[in-house]
Formats: sequence, structure tokens, C-alpha cells
Amino acid sequence: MIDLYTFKTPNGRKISVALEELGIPYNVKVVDITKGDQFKPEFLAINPNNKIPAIVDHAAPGGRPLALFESGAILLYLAEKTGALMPSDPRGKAEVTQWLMFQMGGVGPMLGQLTHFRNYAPTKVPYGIERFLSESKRILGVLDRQLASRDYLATTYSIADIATYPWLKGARDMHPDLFEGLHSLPQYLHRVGSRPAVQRGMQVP
Ligand SMILES: N[C@@H](CCC(=O)N[C@@H](CS)C(=O)NCC(=O)O)C(=O)O
Repeated sequence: MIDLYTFKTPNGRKISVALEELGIPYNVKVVDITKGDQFKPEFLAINPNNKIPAIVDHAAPGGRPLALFESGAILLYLAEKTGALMPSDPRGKAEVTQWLMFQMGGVGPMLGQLTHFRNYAPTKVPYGIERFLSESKRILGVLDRQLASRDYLATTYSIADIATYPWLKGARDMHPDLFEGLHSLPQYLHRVGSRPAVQRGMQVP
């Protein structure tokens, strides 16, 4: 059994979607980051970086429970453990890893900062808003062009799509202007969002 420490955010939902896709049973442990649960000693013992998501796999290889944080690392672990959602050949694996890293280092941080500066910053910082708006638009353009000739980011549906979908869905709801003039991303959102496992995972917690 896997314990999933999560909250209703895109990073948390990557893992509930993956677990739903893989059919792995899991316990949901809600960490309410709006109330400071992420700073409680019992959570810091699992993730010293005080952020969700994190997992504890009680049936990890080696016979000891494994605590893991960083959504990308968790997705890679789950794919490796199950042999699913990631091709086994080096070329296919590299392609999925590339788009996963693009999400972890680009899509998530840029959209996250845009939401912060546009919606939550206590003072309006025009430079911050402009900077993250133009980077977010550039990054969505990269994804839109990649998806012009294919259904998924890599050759087949993978953990790269699972990492990216919750962020794109959140961005479309919060910043619809980012999607103006894009053609492939709306179809991709519909394609991935129609998967029953994605719909279940996006409801957690
Ligand atoms: N790189 C991390 C980012 C995790 C992250 O930023 N989590 C946010 C919610 S989406 C969080 O827990 N924030 C609480 C805090 O910073 O105190 C990952 O992908 O797991």
C-alpha cells in the first residue's frame, strides 16, 4: 500500500492521476498547505522540503518502506516499479524523461510564478507579471507545436503527460488568455482529460 501526502494542487494531482492510471491502491493523507500542515514534524520526517506531494511506499523493493518527495521523482519511481507509463527502450525512455524535465523545470515553475505574481502577490510587480507571462506563453507555444503532429508529448501516453496535464488544466481555468491562438493544446486537454483515471485522480483530495 502507498500513502499519498497531497493537497488539491497540480503537483499533488500528478501523483493521484498516476496511481489511478496504474491501478495501485493508495491512502490519501491530506496535507492542508493553507493551514501549515506541511511544517508539522511528522510531515517533515517524510519530506524535509515541506511541500506536497510525497509518498511512502510500504511495499517498496528491498523490504523497507520508502519515503519519496518531488513529483518527478515519484512519477519515475512508479513507472519503474510497474513497468508502465514509460517505454523500456532507451530512446523512448529519454524522450519521456525530456518532456518530464521540461514540465518540472519549465511548465510548473513558470506557470506557478505567473499565478503568484498575477493573483496572489501582495503588491503589483509589473516586471514580474510581464516576465512570467511571456515565459509561460513561450512554453505553451513549445507544447502546442510539439502536439501539432502527435497525440501525446512523447510517442505514447506517459508520465510526461501525467505531469503536464494538471498544470495546463489549472492554467486554462486561471489564465485563459494564455491559450489564445493555440490549436493543439485545447484538443490535448480534452484528450487527456477524457481518460477515466485522469478524471478520478483530478478529484483527489
Ligand atoms: N518541485 C516540487 C514542487 C512541489 C510544490 O511546489 N508543492 C506546493 C504545492 S503545489 C507546496 O506544497 N507548497 C507548500 C509550501 O511551499 O509551503 C514537486 O514537483 O514536487
